[in-house]
Amino acid sequence: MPEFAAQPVPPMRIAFDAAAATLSPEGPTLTRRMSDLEGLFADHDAWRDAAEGENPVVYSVVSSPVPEEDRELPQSITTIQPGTTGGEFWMTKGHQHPNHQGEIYLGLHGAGGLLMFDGERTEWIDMAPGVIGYIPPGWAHRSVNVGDEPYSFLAVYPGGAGHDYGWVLEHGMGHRVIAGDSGFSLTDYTR
Ligand code: S6P
Ligand code: ZN
Repeated sequence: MPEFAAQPVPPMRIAFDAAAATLSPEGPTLTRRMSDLEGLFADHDAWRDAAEGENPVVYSVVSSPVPEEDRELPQSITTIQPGTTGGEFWMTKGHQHPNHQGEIYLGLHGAGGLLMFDGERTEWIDMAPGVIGYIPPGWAHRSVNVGDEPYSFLAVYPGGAGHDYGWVLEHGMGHRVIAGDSGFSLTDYTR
């Protein structure tokens, strides 16, 4: 079976600790601070004050060693810290997969949401431990922490899907997730 012999990683055992939100062995880790989120919050002044001030870590992504290559199935755990900027809950940048392919998220800890936008329609899935959120091909996706503790989820996605962050900067995400008296509400993106 020579055509199957040249894969970059061998079969492997990956220890998945849902409580600690870790994968072992560990691959690349990404840390996103407030300064990395330019152009995403509606209140630009509040964003700049936060980025030029404490510049907190908003979220981090730990991965297994499975590479982002065609036909592979990488996994990662994202942890979003609790907080708001200009009344908007902390969130991931959000992206499209330019090579349109589906993805699954599994809630691990905390209270979050999966916001999806296909350019016209918005969908929202309440995420909690044990909930799977399915992202169909062609839907941009962003995760939001709507609670007061870290929100973590596991993502499994096709390694050849790619990540287009410019699409969200250009088209938005349909709605924003705003803190209110009784939790959160979705408002129009152009608020
Ligand atoms: C990858 C998957 C997640 C996100 C992560 C961070 O396809 O959707 O691992 O990369 O949640 O979000 P973002 O929008 O900054 O990549
Ligand atoms: Zn994705």
